[in-house]
Amino acid sequence: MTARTGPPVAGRHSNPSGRRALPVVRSADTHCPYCALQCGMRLEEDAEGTVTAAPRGGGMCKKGWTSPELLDHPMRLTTPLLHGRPVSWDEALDHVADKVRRVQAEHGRDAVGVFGGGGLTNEKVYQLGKWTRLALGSKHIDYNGRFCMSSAAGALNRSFGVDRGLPFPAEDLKGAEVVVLVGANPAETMPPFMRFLQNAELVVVDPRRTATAESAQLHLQPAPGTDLALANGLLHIAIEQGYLDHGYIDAHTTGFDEVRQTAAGYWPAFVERITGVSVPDLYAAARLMAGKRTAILTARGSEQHAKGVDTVTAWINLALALGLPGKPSSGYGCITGQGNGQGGREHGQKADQLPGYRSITDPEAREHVAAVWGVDPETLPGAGVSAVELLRKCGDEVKMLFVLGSNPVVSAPRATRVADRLKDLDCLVSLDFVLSETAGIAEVVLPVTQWAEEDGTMTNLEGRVIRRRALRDAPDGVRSDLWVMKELAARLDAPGHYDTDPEAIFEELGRASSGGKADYSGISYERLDERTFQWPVPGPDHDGTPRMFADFKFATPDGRARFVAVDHRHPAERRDSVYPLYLTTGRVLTQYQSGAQTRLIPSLGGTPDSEQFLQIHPDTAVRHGIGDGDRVRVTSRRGSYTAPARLTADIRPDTVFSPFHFPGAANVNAAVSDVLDPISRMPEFKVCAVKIAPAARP
Ligand SMILES: Nc1nc2c(c(=O)[nH]1)N[C@H]1C(S)=C(S)[C@@H](COP(=O)(O)OP(=O)(O)OC[C@H]3O[C@@H](n4cnc5c(=O)[nH]c(N)nc54)[C@H](O)[C@@H]3O)O[C@H]1N2
Ligand SMILES: Nc1nc2c(c(=O)[nH]1)N[C@H]1C(S)=C(S)[C@@H](COP(=O)(O)OP(=O)(O)OC[C@H]3O[C@@H](n4cnc5c(=O)[nH]c(N)nc54)[C@H](O)[C@@H]3O)O[C@H]1N2
Ligand code: SF4
Ligand SMILES: [Mo]
Repeated sequence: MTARTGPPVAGRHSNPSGRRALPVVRSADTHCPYCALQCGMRLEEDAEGTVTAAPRGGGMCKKGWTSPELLDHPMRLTTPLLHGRPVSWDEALDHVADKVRRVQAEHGRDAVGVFGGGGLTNEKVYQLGKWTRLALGSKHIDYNGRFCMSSAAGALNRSFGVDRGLPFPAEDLKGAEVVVLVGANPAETMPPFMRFLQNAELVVVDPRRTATAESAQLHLQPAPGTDLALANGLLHIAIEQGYLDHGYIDAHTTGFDEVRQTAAGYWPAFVERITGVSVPDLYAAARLMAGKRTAILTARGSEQHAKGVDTVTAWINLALALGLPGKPSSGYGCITGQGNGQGGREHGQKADQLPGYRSITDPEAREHVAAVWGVDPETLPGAGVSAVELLRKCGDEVKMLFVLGSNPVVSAPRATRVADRLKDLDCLVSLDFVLSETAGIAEVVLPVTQWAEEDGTMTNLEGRVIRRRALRDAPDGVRSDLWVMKELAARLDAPGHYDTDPEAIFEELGRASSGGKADYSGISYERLDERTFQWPVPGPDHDGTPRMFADFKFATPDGRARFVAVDHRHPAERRDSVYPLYLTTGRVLTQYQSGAQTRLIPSLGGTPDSEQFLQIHPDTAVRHGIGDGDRVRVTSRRGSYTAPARLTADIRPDTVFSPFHFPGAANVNAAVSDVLDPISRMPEFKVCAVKIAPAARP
């Protein structure tokens, strides 16, 4: 069986194939396996077993079109591996269960941990949280969402009392007059999302002139890590120019006085000095946003910082001062990243969380969830630690780790040290369908299903619950993540029930989330066959909640949105004479995340973006004796990587950029810092200090 793919062009709707069409033997209406936009996708399999993907109504980017190429890929895992040797499922699972028992007998239950992912279905993350707390009896579970939208989540909870990335349908953005994109590059990271922005004037805040910035009315190009000062500076100007909505502030918010006092200190000239954005541009941006239907959207560029929560808070403060949240086609939103980045943060794979966005330290929440699980609340462990902290404990307090839905050897900050930590474990277990770099160092690798072979639900960037539908069965030898949990629970004589039927798990998830903030209790697979629902959906007759703040009621105890005064701090590392440049990191259109999946897809290869590169300003390159295409070694206080130079005036002269899709000697995360935000525990992926030098050819 082979995969045939459509045109390698972002967002095109046709799928011309050179081949004669064979009869379609199977089809399924599902969604793309990759990002949080979760583009609707129709999969078709022909008589020769070739699978094609095409959009259903909306658009799709090149990654969606080519996604079926991984289904029958020669690198697809179809047998469990023990120390790299193919073994039977029984041998692999017996070995794993035996290791769990031995490690826990010697070091306690918390010595076994779980590292999950925001790409896993709701059913998987729900059952994974339950399985960790009951079958392993461990507090140690966290996931890669800490690397992703956790800073926005922290700020949303603090200001609005609830964390749903977009509190309104993306379609509403078509009615916005101005959209401010702060550290977001959707033209590459979610190309079909751009159609929602086509009617708006765009303000793009990015240290690089990206494909998104190309289409902007105004591009502000601040130094990495200075967005907080920028937002406070815009608020200063809004106050000075009388752009505020005082009626809104009085009626729907608390805490403005302190924020006004803080903003008073952010004089435009002072903000220009911190950010590098000129005073006239600051005024132009504030003027554009004032008195309009304006939406402010942040993504990873402004969030992946050691002050990510406060930075997002500063933009929310600005939105509140202009009276935006709750008004039509206006407000603040975070562009969530991973396929189930939203649902993945709601149902209990977070260290401090139980299903329905409940807190694991709240006695009432523990009682409710324990009742659904049929156990005594006393038996539920307490809160564990965040992703980076969990990785730091590996080989030390944590002796055994299960990884599913993440490839931290490539994607975690200080990746070289992370790999060392994982090698120090008594046992690393990886569930994956390809031999990712993390699976590559695992003692046990368990081959699992891909998206086209499973049912489930995902919650997209609008908090919209959608159905994933199987096209066909998995290849021989492959099992589902759910089946693995059930089998191991049985071998461990674990309390609790573990299903393999996603619909049964979703029904249980509904009950466990009932009454919580992210309430799914009114959604069923049957209802999802008719339509989609944006949570909360508190009952079977409830139609969902497309617009969370439509009546200006926020999810805080007093129903008002909270202004929170926040001050600028410098990045954890500043440029100096030894490390004179800022390194920032991110994504290119054709690769996804750690690249474990997309680097294997033939149709995504062979372009300049299918290999690592270093984006660098020509003036900076000249000063370092570097020409276009020359190999460069980039070194921080933690480590280094090499990449060919790509000279362009699109980046600030004090900043260089590389994507994080590439492993080994090209892995930018060898250099990236793991300093954390105090609230979200988000690492500072988007800024550290580096030096560069020409590198010898490998
Ligand atoms: N092609 C592709 N698409 C993806 C993904 C992928 O891996 N590949 N991943 C998905 C996921 S999980 C996520 S989280 C999203 C991420 O989506 P985005 O947030 O759009 O992606 P990034 O490239 O990480 O960062 C966006 C921009 O932030 C800029 N930036 C860097 N530092 C700063 C700063 O200090 N301030 C500001 N204002 N901007 C800064 C970068 O130059 C970059 O252009 O994409 C999703 N979509
Ligand atoms: N320098 C730098 N580093 C970053 C970022 C950055 O901007 N800069 N961004 C961060 C962000 S936002 C994110 S989200 C992370 C993402 O980085 P990772 O957490 O590494 O995410 P993926 O590369 O998507 O890894 C998913 C792995 O799980 C497998 N997989 C996919 N679906 C399933 C499933 O259903 N079950 C199982 N068992 N396995 C599955 C895939 O094959 C793959 O090996 O990277 C972070 N790292
Ligand atoms: S934009 Fe995201 S969901 Fe849509 S096709 Fe591309 S990767 Fe898939
Ligand atoms: Mo992400």
